[in-house]
Amino acid sequence: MAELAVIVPTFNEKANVLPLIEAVDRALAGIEYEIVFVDDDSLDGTSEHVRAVAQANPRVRILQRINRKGLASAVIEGMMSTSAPYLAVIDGDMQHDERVLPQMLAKLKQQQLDIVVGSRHVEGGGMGDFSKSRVLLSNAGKALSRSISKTPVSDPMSGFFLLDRRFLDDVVRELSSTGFKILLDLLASARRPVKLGEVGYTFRLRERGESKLNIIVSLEYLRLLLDKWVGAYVPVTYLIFGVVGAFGVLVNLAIIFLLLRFGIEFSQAFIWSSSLVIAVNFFLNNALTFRSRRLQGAGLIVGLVLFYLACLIGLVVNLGIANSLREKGFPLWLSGLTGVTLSSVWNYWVTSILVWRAHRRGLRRPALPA
Ligand SMILES: Nc1nc2c(ncn2[C@@H]2O[C@H](COP(=O)(O)OP(=O)(O)O)[C@@H](O)[C@H]2O)c(=O)[nH]1
Ligand SMILES: [Mg+2]
Repeated sequence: MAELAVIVPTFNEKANVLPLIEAVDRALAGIEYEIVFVDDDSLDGTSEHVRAVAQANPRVRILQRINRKGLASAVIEGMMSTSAPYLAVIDGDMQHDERVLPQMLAKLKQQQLDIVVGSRHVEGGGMGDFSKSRVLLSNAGKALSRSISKTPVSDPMSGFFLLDRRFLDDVVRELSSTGFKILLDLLASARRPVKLGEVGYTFRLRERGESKLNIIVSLEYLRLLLDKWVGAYVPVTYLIFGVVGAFGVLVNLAIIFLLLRFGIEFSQAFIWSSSLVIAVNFFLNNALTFRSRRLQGAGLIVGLVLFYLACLIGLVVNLGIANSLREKGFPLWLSGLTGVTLSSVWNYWVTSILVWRAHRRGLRRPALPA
């Protein structure tokens, strides 16, 4: 039975699969391990490739998730899919140095730690040939991380760590499971001091495949922070939906104001501007609020139509409530605010169910490259 499970989240990493398996096997000589790939239905056939390799190598396993996205949730589900008492998490692109895994495991066991983090910022560690902007981003994230986790760690943004399953069991129900920063999520979810150790390593450059880190993924980090700050009181998805909505209202007002200045009649200006802003909100919600179930291709068009319908009903609800409160003698601001709040709850509720849930089933992955 495997003592150590190595969890590898992947999205479009086909070219890295074999080199990684070989490198991990060399590194873990003498240790009973299994390697679990958690692939979010990659477009390059990573899942199929891992399955083919697994036919000849019983240490290799694959969990292929359909219509799901997200590094953090992939890692958690990979960890939950194995019975190994020790769990390591490593990127699938060979940027982490698998050769320090035995040292991490030994340290965890000898010092009876909860978690050992592969760190680029302790002795023996380094950022390698890393661009200035990435180092800067990493440092900013690190500074913010202190607001949600008390555990001192030199590299809270690391995606390379090894933990004791008992620690996972303690925190698994508190996890936000959102975004890229699963280590920070684990540390911030602990209700007791975490016994943490660090082992240095040098971050390698990616040689094959492409990085999935982009500006939106960085925004996902804010989502994790938000969830840890206020998630106990308001669902973060609703909060982001609200921010997108408020942004829409402001843009709408600005456009109406502009159109009026160009001599366009108010009702015309209102209709044109609102129609545009609803579409903008739809795409923002698709990219941010509901990112983990975002629509693509034909689903995007169906979703947009449904979103228009829902918003239209929301608008009628908003006006209806505001008007009737006004007639009952409530102040204008209270009537308006109540209308907007109730219609935003309606919009959120109906679009999260109708637009970003029902149509997941219809999603199709494009044909694999030959
Ligand atoms: N399962 C899964 N893996 C992902 C996802 N996004 C990124 N990954 C994997 O997570 C690891 C780190 O991603 P990478 O793009 O290299 O991030 P970077 O090193 O910060 O540029 C790689 O193995 C990716 O294939 C995702 O949404 N789902
Ligand atoms: Mg990488």
